[in-house]
Amino acid sequence: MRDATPQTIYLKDYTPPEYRLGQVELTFNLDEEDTRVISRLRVQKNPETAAPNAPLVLDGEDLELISVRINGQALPPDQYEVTPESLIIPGAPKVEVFNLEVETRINPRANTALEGLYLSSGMLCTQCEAQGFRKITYFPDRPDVMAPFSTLLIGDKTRYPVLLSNGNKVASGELKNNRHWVKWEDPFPKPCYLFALVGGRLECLEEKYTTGSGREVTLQIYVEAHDLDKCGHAMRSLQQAMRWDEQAYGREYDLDLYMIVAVGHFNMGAMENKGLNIFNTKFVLARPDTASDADYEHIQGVIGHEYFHNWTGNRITCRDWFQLSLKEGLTVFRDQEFTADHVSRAVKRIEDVNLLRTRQFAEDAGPLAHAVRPDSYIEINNFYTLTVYEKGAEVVRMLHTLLGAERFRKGTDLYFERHDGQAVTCDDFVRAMEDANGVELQQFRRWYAQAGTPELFVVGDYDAAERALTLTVKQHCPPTPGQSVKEPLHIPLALGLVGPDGNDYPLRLEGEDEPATKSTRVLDVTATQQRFRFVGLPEKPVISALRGFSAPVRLHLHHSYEELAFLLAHDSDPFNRWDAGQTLASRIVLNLVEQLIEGEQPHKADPHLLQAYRKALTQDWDDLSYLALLLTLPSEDYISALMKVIDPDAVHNARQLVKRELAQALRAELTALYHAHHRDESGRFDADAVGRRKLKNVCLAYLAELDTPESHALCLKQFREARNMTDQIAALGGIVNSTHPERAASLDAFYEQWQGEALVIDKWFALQATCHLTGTLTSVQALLNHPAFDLKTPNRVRSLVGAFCQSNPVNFHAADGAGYRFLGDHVIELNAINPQIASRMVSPLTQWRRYDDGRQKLIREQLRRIADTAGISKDVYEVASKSLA
Ligand code: B3K
Ligand code: ZN
Repeated sequence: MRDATPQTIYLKDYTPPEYRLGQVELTFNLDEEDTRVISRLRVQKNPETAAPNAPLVLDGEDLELISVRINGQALPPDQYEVTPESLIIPGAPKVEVFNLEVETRINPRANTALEGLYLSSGMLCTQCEAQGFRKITYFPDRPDVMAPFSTLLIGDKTRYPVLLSNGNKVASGELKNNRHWVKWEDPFPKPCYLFALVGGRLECLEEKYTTGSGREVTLQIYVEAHDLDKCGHAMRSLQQAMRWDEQAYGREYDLDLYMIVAVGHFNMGAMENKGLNIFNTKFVLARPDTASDADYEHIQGVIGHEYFHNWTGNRITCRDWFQLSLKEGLTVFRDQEFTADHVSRAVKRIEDVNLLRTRQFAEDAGPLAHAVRPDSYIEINNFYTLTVYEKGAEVVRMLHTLLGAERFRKGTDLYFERHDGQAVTCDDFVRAMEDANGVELQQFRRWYAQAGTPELFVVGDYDAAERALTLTVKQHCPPTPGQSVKEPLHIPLALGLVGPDGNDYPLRLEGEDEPATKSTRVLDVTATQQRFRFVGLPEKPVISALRGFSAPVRLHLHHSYEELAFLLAHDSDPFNRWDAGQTLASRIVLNLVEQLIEGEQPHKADPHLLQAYRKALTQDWDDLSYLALLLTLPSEDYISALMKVIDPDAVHNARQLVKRELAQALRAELTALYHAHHRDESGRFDADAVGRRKLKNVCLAYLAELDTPESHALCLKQFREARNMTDQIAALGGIVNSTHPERAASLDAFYEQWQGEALVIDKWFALQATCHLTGTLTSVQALLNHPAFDLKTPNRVRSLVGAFCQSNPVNFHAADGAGYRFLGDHVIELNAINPQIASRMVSPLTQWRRYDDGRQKLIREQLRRIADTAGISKDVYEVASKSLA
């Protein structure tokens, strides 16, 4: 819990460690309530930084200290000092190298924060990133102190038959009193945040993998016995990821063993501990009848992400936590490309940009806006953000776009060669890109330091006589907290010019001699205002700017409805083609929003969207997942972000109106398409089947909007007959969001069928929490008392409280403030259990400035109430107080 004044940590205050470590030897005597940890450290004074009598300061929290020894001699209590956050040894030996032995006691059962060593359904497991190791033993808990670890685990044979830690298993044996031991050695020096141990009754799926150079690696996935039949997809994904990293980056796995353990209680998705990844069950377990296609895709992505960290994160780690995006941005970029190479590239890009534009842009425009490399924090766990991860990945992607694939690869090769085994900075990464290619990226570096989403204004002026188009490009980045003045950024602007026949013109800039060949060019936008003049254009083209979403900016480029429909039909860039449809739909919905706000009876929606959809529905498509996205309206969050003052009711009603109108007008086409693609299938995860199901279920969602006996029958039939989760949950969604007479019975039947599968029950909670009908808050409140609900299980909290507050805008933002009070209550309650989860939950309240005065006042009341709560954690305090500032 929080000190009187939580301390802010600044990047500018970074200093190298005064003490470094040689070998680290850990011994754990495991017990649910009384675990003993003995840590033996070979400590080396760093002569370059440490004053001769510098005290040795080790981090530690919530530990009971039992003894301290130096070079075998017990230290009397007057020779060290214990504070709530550290162990200080003022008279550390004057010699260069000495041995320190510290024994501590911890209580995993009492650890509901799920950081350090804790209990998940009887299994002991750890989570150390960012600063959880200090809850296990006293240690220099900072990523730039790296050491080889050996770990001896001792525990009860019945409760902990499986004992795992990082590296290779080197020995094991029996002890009396039904106890046993296993010794692990990890030869690769690592920071303590990558340490892990697991003890429990687990079963394992094992397979082999042969690396490109012919080394055999054992792959193991550990789960509870009843989940053993749900590990196949994770295992295949791991093997795909290992092969992909060899091919795309020339990176092989380095140990003989790679283990993944799935745990039901986990604060986030997964953790890349060296050789022993610990995963949220949600990102491992999948069987076609329990997991949807979206789950399969997420599992593949997260398994890949954690695997890729072995090089980008573990072999080369971060110097300090401000550099978090060095590993996260780069690894997200790598996992995005991995997924893109295995599914539809266009669909993957659209999904990633959707997340960025709805959620990261909001973060960048809100009170917690920070740079990809933040310059200060109170609680580092609050900085595992969309900005550090997703915008960080966009920054790496821009380097890839600017340099091209080959030169980017030269840059990563140099980065791996130069920094293997080191803890480095974002700047080191950019420097490797520069040095490998003889380029200069000084201005580009601002992307790491400057917060906020730049706005890009593009205007085209066509001169028919000259057959030329002058493009004026302006950039402006709005101020963010603590950064009132922004410098221009280096923005790669991928551009195409589409001729009236729907084909791209070859692009030639004035003054260039060589014949134009390229139909997409990447323009270097570096100044506040710049002009580009394209020549050789016989007719006025339609501008297709920011192709592939080549930079994380808000693009302002005006197109008429006709031009948008034209791009939606013809743009050769699949991202922009989809985006033209999104812009068209958003503008049409926003027109209705205005009418609703003015109190008018809304007219019919503009027909352009209907015409465009009708055309798309009757064309032949190879990529059905892509067509499904083309036919999906922009989300309420996306539309809201385009408004000056968000009116959640008007946005919801206008969007529903458009959706219903489309469903009515296209009923025949949607029904035909539904039946053409509906199969009674067990749900194999392959691109064709996934595309078919995606498209079919988009059709079903439209038809369900009609809320008629026919649509009810269609949903119920699919729900009852479904043999795969994608179809079952899609049909149940249609039922739950309508006046279906079988609504309650279907929910009960689903619960009955799946009560033994925690991850499916999470879906059951989430579906009810995101229902857009009125009265949802009341049912959410009732669900809090359901025997399957548990505030100590993060997945459950996210599926009920999180889903309602983050994914149900019309109900959460009820004008009477009931949704806000509901969230306030839960943040306060969760704060005492799990500060990280509590802090994440505050996020919808941070956006209060975007709403009307009445809602602003109600949200602020909750933020104030939260910030003033006695015993508030630094995690929650930082988010609430910065939001109010
Ligand atoms: N590195 C971890 C995240 C740890 C979060 C700590 N609060 C997972 C990942 O990004 O791969
Ligand atoms: Zn990561």
